[in-house]
Amino acid sequence: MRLLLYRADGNTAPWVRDFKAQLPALDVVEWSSRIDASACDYALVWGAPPELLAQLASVKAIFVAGAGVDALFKFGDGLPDVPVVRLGDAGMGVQMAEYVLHAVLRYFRRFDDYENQARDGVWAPLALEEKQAFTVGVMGTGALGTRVLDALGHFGFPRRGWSRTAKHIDGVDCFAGAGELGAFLAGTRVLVCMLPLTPDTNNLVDRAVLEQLPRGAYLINVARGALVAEPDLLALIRSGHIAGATLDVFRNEPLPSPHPFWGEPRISITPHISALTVREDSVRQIVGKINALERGEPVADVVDRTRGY
Ligand code: OXD
Repeated sequence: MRLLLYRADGNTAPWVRDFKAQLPALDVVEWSSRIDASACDYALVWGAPPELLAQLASVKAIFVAGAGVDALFKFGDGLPDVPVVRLGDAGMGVQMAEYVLHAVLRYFRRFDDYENQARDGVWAPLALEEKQAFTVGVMGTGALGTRVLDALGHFGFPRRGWSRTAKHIDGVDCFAGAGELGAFLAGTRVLVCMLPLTPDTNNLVDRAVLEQLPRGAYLINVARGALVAEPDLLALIRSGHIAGATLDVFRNEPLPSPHPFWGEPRISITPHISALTVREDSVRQIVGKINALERGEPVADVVDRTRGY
């Protein structure tokens, strides 16, 4: 059995090593012009170029080494019609929860204000935010969004979720579809973007959406930069409508320099690290799925092509 491996960052050696350790029967080959991709049973890709994807029409499945599949689906018909399987949680959920919780607590407990005060040598307790009014709204209630909502629940934040289709999550006020977006936003103090990037969600968080949040709201984006209309966000931060943003993802990555976000103190920037791929967990998950597929069993996390995630 042969797996074709491609990573745009070139960091393939530890993946090959982990596959050898976990499934010795699997022959892992790295993509190059000498490799006949049509002789491979499976492919595992991250950031694959279209000329590679075009060669994958006969693999049994294309595994993606991440949660998001937009980098593949942007090629449209250039992506062969074989099952695409993304990573399930694989160690990312807990990292997302850590990241979002850290940002929410930073805003809620006013740590930015205390840092500014400390820099000026000021010792002055500030008023506590009212927790019942500090509602956190998560857009995108898939596995990772649900994990984040669960973590927030342990700290007693009022929680709401917004998704394409109606869902029920214990303890979470759920909203669905365009018709309920306004109601969702109106009661959200911290908006957390965890949606997949598709043609429907590109630029979804624009001026019209941000303006429906209450004045003084915060934005956290851990999904994809293109969900947010960056100039609109900047304008609303400068006008004071949005009090601050924590952004891990950007329309263009690395975030170019110069870019107005770099110089805006109310925007916190991290370099797409909110949930790094945990290689060993990912390899274990993919090996489990390959074994299941070989037995003719269904596997989780197969991407629905019509939805694009
Ligand atoms: C992912 C990512 O999709 O790292 O997993 O962005």
